[in-house]
Amino acid sequence: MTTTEHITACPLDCPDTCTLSVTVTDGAVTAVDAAPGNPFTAGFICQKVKHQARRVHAPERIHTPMLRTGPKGSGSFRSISWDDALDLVEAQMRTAIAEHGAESIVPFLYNASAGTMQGELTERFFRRLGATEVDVTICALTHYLAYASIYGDMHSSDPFDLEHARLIVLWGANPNVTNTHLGPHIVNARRHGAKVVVVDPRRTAAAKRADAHLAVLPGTDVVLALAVTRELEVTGGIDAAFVAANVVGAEAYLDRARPWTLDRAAEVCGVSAEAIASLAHDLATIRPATIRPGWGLERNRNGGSACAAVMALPALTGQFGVPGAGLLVSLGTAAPLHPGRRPSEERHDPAPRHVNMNEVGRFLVDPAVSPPAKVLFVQGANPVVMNPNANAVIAGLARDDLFVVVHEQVMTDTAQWADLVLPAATHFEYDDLASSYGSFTMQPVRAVIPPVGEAISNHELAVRLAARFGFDGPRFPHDVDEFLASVVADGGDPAATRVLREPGTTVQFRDTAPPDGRARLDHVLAQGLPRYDAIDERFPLVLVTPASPKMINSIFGEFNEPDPTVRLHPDDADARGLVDGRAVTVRNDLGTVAAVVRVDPDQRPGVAAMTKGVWWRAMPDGVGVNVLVPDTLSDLGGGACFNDTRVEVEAR
Ligand SMILES: Nc1nc2c(c(=O)[nH]1)N[C@H]1C(S)=C(S)[C@@H](COP(=O)(O)OP(=O)(O)OC[C@H]3O[C@@H](n4cnc5c(=O)[nH]c(N)nc54)[C@H](O)[C@@H]3O)O[C@H]1N2
Ligand SMILES: Nc1nc2c(c(=O)[nH]1)N[C@H]1C(S)=C(S)[C@@H](COP(=O)(O)OP(=O)(O)OC[C@H]3O[C@@H](n4cnc5c(=O)[nH]c(N)nc54)[C@H](O)[C@@H]3O)O[C@H]1N2
Ligand SMILES: [Mo]
Repeated sequence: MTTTEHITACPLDCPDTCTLSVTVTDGAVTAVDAAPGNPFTAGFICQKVKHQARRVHAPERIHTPMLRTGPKGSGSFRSISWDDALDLVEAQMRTAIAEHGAESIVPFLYNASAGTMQGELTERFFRRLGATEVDVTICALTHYLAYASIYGDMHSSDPFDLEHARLIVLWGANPNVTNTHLGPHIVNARRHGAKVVVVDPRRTAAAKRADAHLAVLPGTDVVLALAVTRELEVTGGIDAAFVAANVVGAEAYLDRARPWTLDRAAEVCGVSAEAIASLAHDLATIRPATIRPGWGLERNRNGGSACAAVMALPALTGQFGVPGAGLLVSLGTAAPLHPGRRPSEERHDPAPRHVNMNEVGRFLVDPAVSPPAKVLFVQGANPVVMNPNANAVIAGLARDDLFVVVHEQVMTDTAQWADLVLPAATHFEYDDLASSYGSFTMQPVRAVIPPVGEAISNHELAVRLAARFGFDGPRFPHDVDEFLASVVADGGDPAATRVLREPGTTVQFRDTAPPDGRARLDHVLAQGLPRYDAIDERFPLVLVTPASPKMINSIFGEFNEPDPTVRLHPDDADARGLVDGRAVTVRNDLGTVAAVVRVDPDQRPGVAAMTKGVWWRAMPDGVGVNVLVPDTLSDLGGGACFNDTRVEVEAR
């Protein structure tokens, strides 16, 4: 028996990006734990990745290319060779191009849980081909665009500065589950006397410990933030000197807030006028204050308005310029390798059509779409479980005239619908880089075991596909070093591999500032924001779908205990005659899902919750929650509206 220890990094879609110590015994991953050296993640890692060997060496793992043998969606496949599989993919693509043009090829690529190079190379291939571009709108775009419209490419504040904060506002963020290494920084700040306020429809673990909890109705944060803004103005809480020197458009912006009196806002948001006034008072008087806007508040029709109105608060109160002040947002764009920071060389002329990722189901089933989609290539994504309007996604995947390729690690609910499944490597099986969106770090990812079965990485697959279409050269690199060279050629930072964290790197308006030194509230107004679209009442309950501590999106759902429950406040359960454990249907005009009631006083009245990412096969009737999620779009960037779902819950 040989045992070796390896240091690598976790690229899964989580802000922390832990440095890992991996034990390998006879070629298999046998233990995963925290490695020292990373100041943000040393000490502990999550339970999920600790047990990641259960995915790497899982019964659900796909070992070879698999060709469909039964009807679509039946999950019947037979093994075929890689040569045959790639011959088939190439032939399908060539036929599609010849008959309908390259836009009839639709790559559905997300890859947020893969390394940087894994995420980028398949995109290069499909861009070079001139395929349809599926815009990545499913997560964080609305939030990002709100921030960027006010602060440009100014960096987030540094989580290490949180200990200096005397007020921390967690607004639509649940770091105990989604960003666990931020927790100790919050605890540390509290030890130094910080007050913590949580704005979340649910009484989360952080809300239970907080000094104040505003259980806002989902989708009404813009009203809450504007009422806080108005109250700040009325009580003299606006920092006039800071605003005069650093904020553009404040007067016109304040005018948007003036109609939102405490009483009006209290009624819309479902929180007390006193709680709103108190939050305004805290923001005006407690310094320094850090606001952590999560992603919960972006996922509805008013999401862009909500994010912008929350993010404007530190500018209006002058809460910038010292450690512990400002906004803690995604650090993803801080990484010098971030593709968003450089143009892509693979620009196609003419520019191909774009499809919003949230609307892919609708796009696939719409007979008017021209050219029609003929080849769908899914990689690093599980749209049956994770996309809005999942019934439309399935109807699209079920089309007889659409060839569906899914490159996956395990037999997901999406892979079941494929014509051809290609086996994908995990991050223990490839070399790459991982940049964090929760700390200023970038790290190498290392292959610690050989690929399981015949799995190959996205990188390897992209290079093989590219070669078949005659694309090669520096844009299709053979290793990480060549990839970095191509990134530099693309305008990336040559120092890309260096670890970014240096003491005192980032405090807004001191070490970094917006491009012209000003917070641009005029840019928010120019986009017609902030505004509040009232919420229709056809179905009485709002259904939110927060992240689970057991999965990363749907990853690990194949072995971690599923949660087929719908959580209801006791009043909502009583009103429907439902007791804990009762089998129910959750339904709206889009679909029906069978679930089990969990009566939970941590829910607020009027708001139900189900877990995001639960596998369909774990649900009582084999149907997942996203059939209920509308494919309507947010007011900024066309973002997803997961938390805008309206439902009724009934006994079965
Ligand atoms: N363990 C784990 N960690 C994860 C993930 C995971 O699946 N599991 N996913 C990763 C990904 S992809 C992302 S994007 C992040 C997400 O990170 P977070 O944004 O922290 O997580 P969410 O659970 O999406 O939403 C946060 C909170 O928003 C609340 N919320 C819902 N609607 C509203 C609203 O309208 N207003 C307000 N104020 N709050 C609302 C929810 O109740 C929830 O508690 O987490 C990442 N980390
Ligand atoms: N109801 C509801 N739905 C939501 C949300 C919500 O709040 N509510 N949140 C949304 C959010 S925040 C996000 S980010 C999206 C996430 O949506 P997805 O990214 O579609 O969800 P994941 O479950 O992370 O699926 C990623 C898949 O990629 C595979 N994978 C991982 N690494 C690799 C790799 O290197 N190569 C290949 N080929 N495959 C790989 C994994 O096995 C996994 O099946 O979902 C959204 N869906
Ligand atoms: Mo996400």
